[in-house]
Amino acid sequence: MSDSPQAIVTLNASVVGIEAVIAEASDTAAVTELESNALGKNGPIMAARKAIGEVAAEQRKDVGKQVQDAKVRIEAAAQARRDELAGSERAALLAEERMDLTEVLGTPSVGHLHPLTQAWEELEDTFIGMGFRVAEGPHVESDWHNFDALNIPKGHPARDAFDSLYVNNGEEGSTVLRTHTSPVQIRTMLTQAPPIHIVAPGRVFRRDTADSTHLPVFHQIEGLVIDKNIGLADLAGTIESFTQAFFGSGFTSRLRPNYFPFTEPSAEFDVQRPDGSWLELGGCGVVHPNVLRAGGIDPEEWSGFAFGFGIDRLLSLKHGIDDIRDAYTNDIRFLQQF
Ligand code: FA5
Repeated sequence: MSDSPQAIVTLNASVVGIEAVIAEASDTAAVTELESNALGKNGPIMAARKAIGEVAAEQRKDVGKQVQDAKVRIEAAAQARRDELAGSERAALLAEERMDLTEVLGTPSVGHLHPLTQAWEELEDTFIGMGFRVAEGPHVESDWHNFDALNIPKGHPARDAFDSLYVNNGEEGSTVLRTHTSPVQIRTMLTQAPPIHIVAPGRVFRRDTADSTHLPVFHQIEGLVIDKNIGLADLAGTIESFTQAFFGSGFTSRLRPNYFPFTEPSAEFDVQRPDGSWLELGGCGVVHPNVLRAGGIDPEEWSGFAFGFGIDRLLSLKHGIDDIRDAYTNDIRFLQQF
């Protein structure tokens, strides 16, 4: 082969040199660059390939194979180095991106329940401690459960006091987002034989414009006791026990005459703070005989009392929150205080 062109004579040495450089390449990008330079138009393979034409005809086949083998060796060297590097590059990337899930930066901050949920649970605990059971009813309510059964027939002016949100379902005006938790009284009476001692906390809806004391979606807790010979004195005693159990022994309660269609007599109940100031909490009264009848209970045999008050209001009174809307803006600085 002494008469072979220079490019072919040096081909083997060039490939050995290129293999050595590739084997030392520091990353896969460098391997790819070395490989494409070696196989590219200015590299030794192309030069040798161009020179094949100058080789004696009977040697061309051998020389052609030699050039092809050289190309394959370079490709194989590049692939081998790439495989080697891929493993260590992946290991390096993993090490770099490793997250220590047990690491704590600064003071650990543990979340807590929303103040409304805390108040809701405290109320349930207090009433359970007083012998009540917890009942519940649906948010989407029939007009009958929300009004008629509570002695508020169609056309009754008390319906206007509840700015109702109606749901497009069945006959127009027959389905409502419950405006208070009082329909749970009816549902309980219809499914449970007296004596009944339940509280029913839950979400209620009214077409009220949000302001510092009103929300269109808020929460109430209803109470219902049906037993023999239950009257106003039992109601007053229960409200007073609740006031002391929930707020503390420095608090007391009073009832003021009021009107609700579903109770007779009816009252508003207020709680007095240790500083002497009074806060209005909710409504209550002796269950109206028409309501007992709607619930399938004989008013000659059984009697009872009911109460209902706003949990959001209670929360703002308890914590001195000036604007009830602040509880629902999800401002972490506000919520962290509770
Ligand atoms: C009622 O809803 C009666 N169902 C309560 C009741 C139950 C009386 C059982 C007698 C027997 P009233 O509409 O007053 O009553 O609402 C009760 C309480 O809900 C209010 O005292 C207030 O604390 C709260 N409340 C009413 N409207 C809103 C509102 N838009 N936003 C926040 N709280 C409200």
